[in-house]
Amino acid sequence: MTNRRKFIKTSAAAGLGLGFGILQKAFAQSAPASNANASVFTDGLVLSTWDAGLPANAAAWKAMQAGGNALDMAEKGVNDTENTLSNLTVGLGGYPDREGHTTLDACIMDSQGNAGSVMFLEHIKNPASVARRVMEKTPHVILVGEGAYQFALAEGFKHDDYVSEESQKAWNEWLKTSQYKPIINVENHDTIGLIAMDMSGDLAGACTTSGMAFKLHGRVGDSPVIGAGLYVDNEIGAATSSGLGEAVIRTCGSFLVVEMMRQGATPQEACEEAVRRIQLKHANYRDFQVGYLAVNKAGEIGAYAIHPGFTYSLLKQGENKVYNSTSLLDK
Ligand code: SD4
Repeated sequence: MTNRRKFIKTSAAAGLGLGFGILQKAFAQSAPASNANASVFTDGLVLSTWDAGLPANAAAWKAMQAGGNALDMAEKGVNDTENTLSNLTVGLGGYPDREGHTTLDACIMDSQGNAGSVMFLEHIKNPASVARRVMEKTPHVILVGEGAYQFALAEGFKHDDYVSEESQKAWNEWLKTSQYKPIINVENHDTIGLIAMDMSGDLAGACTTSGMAFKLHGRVGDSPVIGAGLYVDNEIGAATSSGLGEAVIRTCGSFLVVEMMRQGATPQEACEEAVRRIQLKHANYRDFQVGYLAVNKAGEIGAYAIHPGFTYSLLKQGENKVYNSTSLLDK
């Protein structure tokens, strides 16, 4: 694959202006961003949460080299993490809920604005791929629990009884106290949100997790919620999150990040605003972690978290590297 660098000018009209009426009109007409006219990055890139994103980025790139588009990149990238059964927060190896069940959440979005999601799914190795089938083969966006499982089987996915010894051991330890307190940057570590941009400059994303360790049976976090754990708007950019899902859902985090970019914010400014919004709405924001990643059509990156320690992986222009995000509580 040649490492070409080509920038395409987008055609764009004027900015959104201010006021609710105008904003409504903008939504109705899907008006272009005020910062449009920006270049579209067509070298391809992959951006994902945490250090575990590194091999996922590489898998996404491989999918592109095999002829895949942004959607294939997103799916294959996170499949790599789901297939890593030693990962304790993604896939079948993930920590169980309070009843001892590992339940999986995942979603996917393509460059056309299509979306698919599965929630509270058990015994299926690649929930992100099931989410893609929901998107492509049903008139729906979300399937949950037993319905999602039956759909997966009907689509040819195999029932998998894998149980992680390490996860079960951790659960048995947890049962001794049954105390629930998120441990910042530890418990949350590794849930993967991944944004891919292919060489047409098209965007797609996927997010997949076993959710918070020892959650209540039936709990679903932000990761499979379109607009919370992931949002892709091919006209503007994409965003994803990791951390305490409840705080992300309450503030429609990833959608907020993308809409901020639509109104002219850089990816970095947009991530910072979404974290500030959580701060504003949660008196206890110091007690948990949330991190956002964003990318715009020019291939610019944003990353911001509440606490230091949020890392992300970026594959761009031949380099696949882990970076430290800045954070609200950086000193
Ligand atoms: C959740 N956001 O279920 C997920 C957890 C997570 O890194 O991101 N962990 O709330």
